[in-house]
Amino acid sequence: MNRITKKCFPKLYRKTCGAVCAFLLTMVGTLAPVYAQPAPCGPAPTENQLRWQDMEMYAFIHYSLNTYTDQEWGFGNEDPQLFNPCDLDCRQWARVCKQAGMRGIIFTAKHHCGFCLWPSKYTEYSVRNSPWKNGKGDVVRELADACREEGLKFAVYLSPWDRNHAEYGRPAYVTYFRNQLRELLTNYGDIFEVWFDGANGGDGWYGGANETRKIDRTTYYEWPETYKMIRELQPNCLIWNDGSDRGDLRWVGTEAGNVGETNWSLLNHDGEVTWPMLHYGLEDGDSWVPGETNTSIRPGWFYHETENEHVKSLSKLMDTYYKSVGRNSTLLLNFPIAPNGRIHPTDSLRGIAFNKMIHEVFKNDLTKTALQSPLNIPKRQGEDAAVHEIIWGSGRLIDFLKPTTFNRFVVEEDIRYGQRVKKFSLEAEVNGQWIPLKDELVENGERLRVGEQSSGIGLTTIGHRRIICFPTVTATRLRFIVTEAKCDPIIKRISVYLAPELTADIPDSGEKRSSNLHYFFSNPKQMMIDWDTEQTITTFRYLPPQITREGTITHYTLWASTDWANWTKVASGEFSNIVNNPIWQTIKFEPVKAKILRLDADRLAEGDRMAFGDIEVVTQ
Ligand code: FUL
Repeated sequence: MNRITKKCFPKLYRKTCGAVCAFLLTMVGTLAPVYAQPAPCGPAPTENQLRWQDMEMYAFIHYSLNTYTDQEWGFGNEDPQLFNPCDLDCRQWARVCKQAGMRGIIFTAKHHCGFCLWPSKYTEYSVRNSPWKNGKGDVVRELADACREEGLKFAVYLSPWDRNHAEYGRPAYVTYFRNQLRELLTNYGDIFEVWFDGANGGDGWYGGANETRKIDRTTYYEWPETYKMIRELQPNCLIWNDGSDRGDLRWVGTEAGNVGETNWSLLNHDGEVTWPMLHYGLEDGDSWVPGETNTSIRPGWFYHETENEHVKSLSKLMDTYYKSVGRNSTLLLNFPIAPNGRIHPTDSLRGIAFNKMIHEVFKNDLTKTALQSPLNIPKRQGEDAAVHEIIWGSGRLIDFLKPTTFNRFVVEEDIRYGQRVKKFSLEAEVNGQWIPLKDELVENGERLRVGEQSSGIGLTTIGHRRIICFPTVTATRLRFIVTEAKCDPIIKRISVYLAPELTADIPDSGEKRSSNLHYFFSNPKQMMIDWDTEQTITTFRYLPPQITREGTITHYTLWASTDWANWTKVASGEFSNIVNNPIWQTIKFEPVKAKILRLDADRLAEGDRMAFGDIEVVTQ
C-alpha cells in the first residue's frame, strides 16, 4: 500500500493491510521470488539517459552566416565578413531560455555551411575572420559561460556535412571533424549532448570545387572511433545521431514537433531504422533509445524577418508540449538568433508565455484531495512503494468525493525498470455511468501491430510521462486500468488537472494563404503566373503542401518573360531542408521585368505532379 493511500484512507488501509498480511503470512515460502527491487523488464535507461529524460525541455539555438544571408542552408562560400552582430548577447539568450522553462541549450557551433562560431584552430572559416570583436570573439565560449551562470546545461550541434571544407568526402575531413569535436569537448566545460545532423544535400563549395559530393553515411564518418573519443572526453554526454551508428537518443522522424502517440523508448541496436521506428519506437527493440522531439518556435530554424508574423502561437506550443513531453519524449525547442545577435522579442515573449501556461495547467493536482485505491492489485512483499510512491498493479480508482471538473490525466512509469505498459483505459463516472475518455490529440488512432484492431481511443504506452488531453468532463470518480503490459506495471505517478481555456489574446500563427495571383499549370511540373501589366519582380516565395510530401518541389528553376516567347532564367537551385521542414521558401533575385513567371519543378520529393500550399511574389 503506498503512502498516499495510507494517508487518505487510514481505516481501509488498516483493514486491507491486515488482510494482505494474513494472506502473505500463509503464502510465505511459496511466493518466490520476493520483490524488494523489481528486475528491469527488457532494456532500461542508463544513468545518462535518465538524467537527460528528466530535463524534459531544452532549447536549440540556430545562429550562423545563414542569419545574415536569409538562408536555411548555407552553400559554404558565404563571406565571414557578414558576421558582424551589433548587439550579440548570449546572456539574453540564456535568460530567455531559462524563463521559457528550458533546462539547457544546444548551440549550432557549426552548421552545414562549415562556418565555426568558435575560433577553431583547424580552419580559417570562423568568427576569427569576422569583424565581430575584431576576430577576437568566441560565441561558443560566451554561451557556455552564460548557460553556467543561469544554471542551464550546455551542448553542441556540430554538422558532419561541411559544404566549405575542401576535403569533405575524403578521409582527411573525418580527422578535421574529430579535431573540431575534440576542441568543443575539451575547452567548454560539461557538454550534455552532441548533435550530429545527418543532412547531406550533396552539392557545396568545398574549397572552390563547387561540386556534388555524396558520402556513404554508414561508413564515411567512422563513428565508432568518434563515439569512443566522446565517451572518453565527456562520459556524461549523450549522442544524438540520425546518420548511421545508433546513438543514445533518436530523432522522431519529423521536425513538426510531435512523436507518435505510441512511443516506445526502444530500437534495435543494429539494422535499418525505418520511419515508423523513429516515430513510434520499436516495441520489441533490444536497446533503450528514447526519442527527442525537435522543432522550432518559428517555421524556419534560422531567423528570417519574413517569419516575424509566424511565430508559433501558445496553443500550437502547448499542442507540441503534449505531443512530445506528454508522449514519453523530450522537447528540443529552437530559438533562432536575429541579425542583431539577440532572440527576437516576439519569440522570447511567446516562449515565456508557453512556460507560464505549462505551470498554469499543472499547478493544481486534483488527486491531492481525492481518495486513491488500487484496482486488482496483486500485492508484492517488500516493495519499496512507501519510499518511492511506486504503485504496483494494474489499475487505480480515484474518488474525488464530489463532482469534479477536469480535462488532463498524467501518468508516469518508473522507467528505471523498463517501459512496460502497452495499453490502458481511462473512464470517468458521470451521473453513475462509466464513460471512456479518449486522447483527443490522437488523430489516427493508436499505432497497432499488423492485424490488431484499433480501439480508436489512443491510450497506448506510457513511459516517462504520458499526458492525456480530453474534453472537459465533470465526474466523481476516475478509473485507470492497464489493460496490456509486458511485465507488472510500475506506475510512479498519477495526476489529474483542469487546464484553463486558452485565451485569444495571443493569436494562432498558422501559415497565411495570401496569394491572389493568377496561376495555371502548363504541365504537371510547370507553373505559370501571369499579370495583365508588366511587373518588376524581386522575390518569389513558395510554401510546399503542408499535409503531404507529395508534389513538394525540392529543386527548381524560375524563369521570367514579358512576351511568352523569350525567357530569362531568374534563379535555380534547391529548397534546403524542405522535406523535413516544409516551410516558406524565399527566392530573392535582381529586379526583373515580367508579365509571366514560370516555375519549373526540376525535382519533386514524391509523386509526379507539383503542388503548393501557397505562393507569393514581391513586386517593386
Ligand atoms: C536539419 C538541418 O538540416 C536543419 O538545417 C536544422 O539544423 C535541423 C535541426 O536539422 O536536419
